[in-house]
Amino acid sequence: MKSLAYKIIESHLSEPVELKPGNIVKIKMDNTLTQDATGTMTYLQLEAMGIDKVFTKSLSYVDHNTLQDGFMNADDHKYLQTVANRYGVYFSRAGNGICHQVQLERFDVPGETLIGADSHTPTAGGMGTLSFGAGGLDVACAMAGIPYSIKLPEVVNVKLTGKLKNGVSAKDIILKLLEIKTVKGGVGKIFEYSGEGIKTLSVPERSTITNMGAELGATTSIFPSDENTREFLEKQGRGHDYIPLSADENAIYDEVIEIDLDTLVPLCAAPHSPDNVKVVKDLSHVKVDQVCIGSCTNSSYMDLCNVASILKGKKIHPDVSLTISFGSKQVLTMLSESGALTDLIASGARLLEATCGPCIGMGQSPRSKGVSLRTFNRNFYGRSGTMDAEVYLVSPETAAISAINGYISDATEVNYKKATLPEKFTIDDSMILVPDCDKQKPIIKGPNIKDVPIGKPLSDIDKKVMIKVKDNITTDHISPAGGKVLPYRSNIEKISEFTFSQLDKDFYNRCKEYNGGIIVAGENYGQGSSREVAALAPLYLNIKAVIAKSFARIHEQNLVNNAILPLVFIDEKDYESIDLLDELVIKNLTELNDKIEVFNKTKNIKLYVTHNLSEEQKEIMRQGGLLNSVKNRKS
Ligand code: MIC
Ligand code: SF4
Repeated sequence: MKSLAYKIIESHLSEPVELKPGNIVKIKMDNTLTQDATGTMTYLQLEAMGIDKVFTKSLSYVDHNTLQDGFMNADDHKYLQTVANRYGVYFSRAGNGICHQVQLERFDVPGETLIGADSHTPTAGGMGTLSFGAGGLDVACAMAGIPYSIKLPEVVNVKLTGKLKNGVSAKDIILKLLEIKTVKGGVGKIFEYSGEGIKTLSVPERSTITNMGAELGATTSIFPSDENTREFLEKQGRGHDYIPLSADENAIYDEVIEIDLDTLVPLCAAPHSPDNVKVVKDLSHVKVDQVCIGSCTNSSYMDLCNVASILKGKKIHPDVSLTISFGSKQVLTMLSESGALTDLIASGARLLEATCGPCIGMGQSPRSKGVSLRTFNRNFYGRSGTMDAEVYLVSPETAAISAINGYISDATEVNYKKATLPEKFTIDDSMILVPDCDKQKPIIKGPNIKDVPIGKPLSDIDKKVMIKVKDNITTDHISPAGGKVLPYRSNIEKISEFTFSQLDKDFYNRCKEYNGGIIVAGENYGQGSSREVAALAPLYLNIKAVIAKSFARIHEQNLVNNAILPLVFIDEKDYESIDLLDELVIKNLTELNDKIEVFNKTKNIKLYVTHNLSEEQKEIMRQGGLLNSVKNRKS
């Protein structure tokens, strides 16, 4: 009586183990993906592992850093292209589209496994692929043939009944779940969808839901592979990849949530968190300055056809700037072929590249105190590049009608025909370069590519607190994105200057003055993106440990991989007793016992912490991080 997720895990186990939540499972990976912002470090780490050729079907995408303001992005692209060719990785060139969208169109296969250096890799769950977001080093390990180890999550069954009304969309389903479960409600869980309602959702709609499962903190999300999956794959010319897949009848789940699609209304996530969910109708007084449509959540061909239908023959409001970024070259090509692109242009929309664009702060920062409506998945404070902007997350339909009216508006009142899958998708894979693994061709590293910092084996800690932060700190807070910072993803020394810069301008200088120290945090520390730089930069600044009330999954592993000890308060009240610059002494660490004493020398008090580390993670910590541990294993 197994869930679909457990069935796929079982068929990919590298060592037999009882499928009980909490047990460590080692999962063989069939596929990997990287994108350019996380990819350079991933491939530098892969090179350091000394393998000849990757073991997985691997894709490297250029979709995040495409502004090329200065030589840095272009240096990264050249490195990524040449290193991909050497190691046998397919290379999706800038302009071909956002990694998750292209992966879904051209590569995802039901029943296979995928690990990606991007937190939204579970987008592939819409295809029935079991997919995980992870840090770059975990992805490099998967490429080197090392199975992915995780604590087996619980499985939540989300049963969908009914059918969405016109104007209500897949985005509203996942926003509903975010309202129910919050941004930490999915930690340690897989969300598996079933019920009559899923038959009404196409693969791209399902992928909007699995994509934003990342915002629940979920390990991954998955839909069965059924007739809708077959239809999508056939229309993508990949009918041969189809297999039917579902959970066992009467599968046992750890939790069941039911959502009746008939009752759903358009929703939005208000500033500054994806779980701050409100009903769109209740916000009809909010005047809008900017609307941004796109991102890996909502930029499929059907999404943009719906937008075009709503905008057709209308002009956007004079006070609104509307931008559209396309999910992929395929989407853009098909909009152009169908004439929908003409409707978008005629409405006054500003057309951007088929990349992440404004979602990662690469341009289109709103005006001061501006209201921006975005079809994206994250509205964390400051992520848009304007610190006092108010960012709301909505569906493409809500975005389109609001762009016309100039106020947040309800799309159920609009008369438009909802798009269905086309007869056939237009296929042109010429922007995906096939590797020839020629060792004679050089791997080109321009001056922007610097070495990866390497961790040190675990030892006693006697350090001061460098920053104390609250609950739900995102990796965007730790290492911000945007056009000024992202070009230095391959240069940890430089990017470390920006660490925590939006919260505390003195953090970097303080770390330099005291030669690093300890971070103290509240609940769900490190939620959001998988960016390993949020661990690599602290490693470079000699941060030895983070003591938090709890951690988000990917970041906790990134800390371990980079030899920074993630410790958890046993009594959460002790969080209050620690202040900035308190000196903390933590001894006899190598055993990594369940109860560890922390002596606060400044306050002359003791407190106790624990950790969530598996035996394997303890060993990684002792050896000074995952790269050292892999190298030691080989020698
Ligand atoms: C994001 O949406 O935050 C990103 C940018 O795609 C990140 C990866 C990164 O920081 O490069 C993610 O989601 O993992
Ligand atoms: Fe790109 Fe935004 Fe998706 Fe991250 S969430 S992969 S930045 S589109």
